[in-house]
Amino acid sequence: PDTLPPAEPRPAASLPSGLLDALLALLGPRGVLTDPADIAPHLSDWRNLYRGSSPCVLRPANTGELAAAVKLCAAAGVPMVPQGGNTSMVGGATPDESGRQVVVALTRMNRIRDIDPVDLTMTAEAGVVLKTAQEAAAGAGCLFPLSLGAEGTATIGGVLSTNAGGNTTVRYGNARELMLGIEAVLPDGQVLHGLRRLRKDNTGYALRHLFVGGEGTLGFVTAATLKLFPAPRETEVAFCAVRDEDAALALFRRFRDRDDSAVRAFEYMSGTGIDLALRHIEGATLPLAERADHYVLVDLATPRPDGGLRALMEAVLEEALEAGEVLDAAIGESEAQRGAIWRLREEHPEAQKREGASVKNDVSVPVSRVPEMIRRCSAALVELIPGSRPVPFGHMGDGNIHMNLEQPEGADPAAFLARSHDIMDTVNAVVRDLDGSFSAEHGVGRLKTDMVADWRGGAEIDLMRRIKAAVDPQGLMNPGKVLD
Ligand code: 2HG
Ligand code: ZN
Repeated sequence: PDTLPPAEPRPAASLPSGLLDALLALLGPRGVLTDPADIAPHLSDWRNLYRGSSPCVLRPANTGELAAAVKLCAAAGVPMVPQGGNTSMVGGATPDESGRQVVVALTRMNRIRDIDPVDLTMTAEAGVVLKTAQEAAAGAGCLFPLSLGAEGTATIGGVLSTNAGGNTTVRYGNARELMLGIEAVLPDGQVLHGLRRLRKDNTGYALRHLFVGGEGTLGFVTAATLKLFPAPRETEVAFCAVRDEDAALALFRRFRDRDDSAVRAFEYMSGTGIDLALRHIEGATLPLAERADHYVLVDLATPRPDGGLRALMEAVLEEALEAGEVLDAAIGESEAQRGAIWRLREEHPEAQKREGASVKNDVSVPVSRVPEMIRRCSAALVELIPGSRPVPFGHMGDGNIHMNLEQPEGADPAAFLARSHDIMDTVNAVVRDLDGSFSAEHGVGRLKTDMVADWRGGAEIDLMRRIKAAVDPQGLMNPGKVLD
């Protein structure tokens, strides 16, 4: 039960007179769900942190239909909640309990409009599943590098709206850095046509960036032109036991110093996290002879035909073994072994969920401070709740660690979750002291709105509020998210 007790939603309010008929005439029966059984999956997030209600779910088939539907809703003053794969970690895509907010699911808008291997671009609609986009790029001999645990469900619209990061940020940046152009439907139903595929375009404010990380509060992302890269020809993956957090960072620096462009992912995992994965994930085995307290996963990739990655991997690991930083290491010898190593990392959230209640802290600090952050947070959390189990893991190479806390063994999950805010405050105090962020890649959603004013106060929050008021004067787009 990876949950807080959800609030009890009120029954959905009825839509203003005539609106449902107008939406049905516009979108047809496939485009408007009204049966409670059809609506239900759209009302809660996958962690079951939130459960809301909605009079209906709109499913437009294309940008024109969405724009017309938004015009109707805006004229009637009806608030809208954009939803893609519904994999938010912070309740960003679910309606509230008021019963007034209408969910707008973009999953039917799932065409890949264009792939160009010369321009190295792909134009994909919001509802394209991330994995489908990756496969389409691979089919054209290219790479779309954004990669994250939920990639089989998360959509292009969602990963852009939340500026998702994931495993390859160290090499390719976040979703924002992978976006060249955007098409969006504004809160009044106007379409912003910005699907340019230019690498240079300094022609005024870069409006497209408002929608990336805007979490649907400024409008709907309906399509995007994305950057592709040459497909890798060689990859190597290693799983290493390391002496401690500092040794993990030292190993990262060794790889980066040798060949910065080859490091596609550098992930940290704790002994506790791996123990949980081995306990709960079917078929998971430790690829090393002995258990350790700290591990890293190194993923190298290069488009060079004679990339020499195996030699690089072996040379760096050997140096680090001699220096006492690496205690033991296994290099994946086949696609299956590389996949099994990645699975140990990717199944961390699932293993934590199966173990009991846990509280997530998606934080970042400057890379140099990751070891100190992990140590100080872990100590502070165990002092706060004796017996609780810190499970730090994640994207060490970009400074983003999931500083999660698992309940004490055998404790009451509800009593543990009642301390969620104390737990988040404890982590955030350390992170703040280290010049970090309270939300590195999962966004603000509903969960963290109260932190925005605190962490990004003064002129920053003032400007955010003025932008919101200018773009969405009626406050109809994803109300209650990001800014409260
Ligand atoms: C990951 O890196 C995701 O696997 C989820 O961002 C992190 O469950 C989490 O805390
Ligand atoms: Zn992550």
